[in-house]
Amino acid sequence: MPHGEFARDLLAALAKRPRQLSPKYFYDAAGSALFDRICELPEYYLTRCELGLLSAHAPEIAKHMGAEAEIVEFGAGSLAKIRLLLDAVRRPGRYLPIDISGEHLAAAARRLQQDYPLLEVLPVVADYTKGLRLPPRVRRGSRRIGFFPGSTIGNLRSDEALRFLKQAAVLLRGGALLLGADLVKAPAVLHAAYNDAQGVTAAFNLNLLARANRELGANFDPAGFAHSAFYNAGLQRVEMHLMSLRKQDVSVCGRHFEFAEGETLHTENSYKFTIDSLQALATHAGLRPGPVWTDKHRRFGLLWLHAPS
Ligand code: AVI
Repeated sequence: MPHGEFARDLLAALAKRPRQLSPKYFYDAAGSALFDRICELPEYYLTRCELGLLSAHAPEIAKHMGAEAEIVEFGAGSLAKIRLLLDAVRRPGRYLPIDISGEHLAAAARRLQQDYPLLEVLPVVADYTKGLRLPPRVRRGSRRIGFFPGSTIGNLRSDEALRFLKQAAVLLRGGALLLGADLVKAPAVLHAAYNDAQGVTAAFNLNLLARANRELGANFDPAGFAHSAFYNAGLQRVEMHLMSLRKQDVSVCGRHFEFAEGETLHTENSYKFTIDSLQALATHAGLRPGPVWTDKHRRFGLLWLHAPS
């Protein structure tokens, strides 16, 4: 991602009230490593729940995919989850992981290719929340199955989520989307997942300020800000903010901004869904709800959404 975009969006966020920045800026190398640690935390049930659902239901999911399907993963990251599906599909056709971070994606794709020598792996460096073009299908009529795991859909605004699903309906026409999403649950469980005892989520949030200092020569004092994460029940989302602990001035790219004590920079929304709300959103986007897999506590959902021809 060009640094110019980070500078532009951060300056715009600081100039507005309330101050809010896209969560995509969490994921520099340090932020991605911290996110990998979050996924292993005892309080962060999302990854474990989803991996459990994928391993328990992989054979059934593979049947829905069909032989020689082309699998398109949106926001592929480390490519760990797809392995569970690839192991269950008898003859996968081609795998297209899409990610914004080219280096990270290329390294992960190389490792995957070594482990699955018969699979054609074709990484696509792109921002899948913007207009996305895919290479032509391997064969006319081959089925395309999208995979959007991790509840990343929850980090999109509702208009972005709808736009993403509409785009998926078009790109996957004649195939389907497998969507992983976190479900509404007791606020205490959500609170713990975003306020872990080891402080990894706090470090992940605060890394944004360190990133601005490293890349943009900003002078944020990370000790002058606190991680704040809470469940906003009215909007069914966990909000993360960086809260100024005192009145302070910050300079970014030669521009000065004042933070009052208690003022925040809103860094992430993580929406939580019901199966019904997801299926309604998907239907509105032109997808047709199919099977749903969920764990016994209904913490996390995997939804199969048909993309009509
Ligand atoms: C990537 N995304 C789905 C995570 C989430 O739960 O919203 C990012 C995250 N933020 C704090 N912890 C994890």
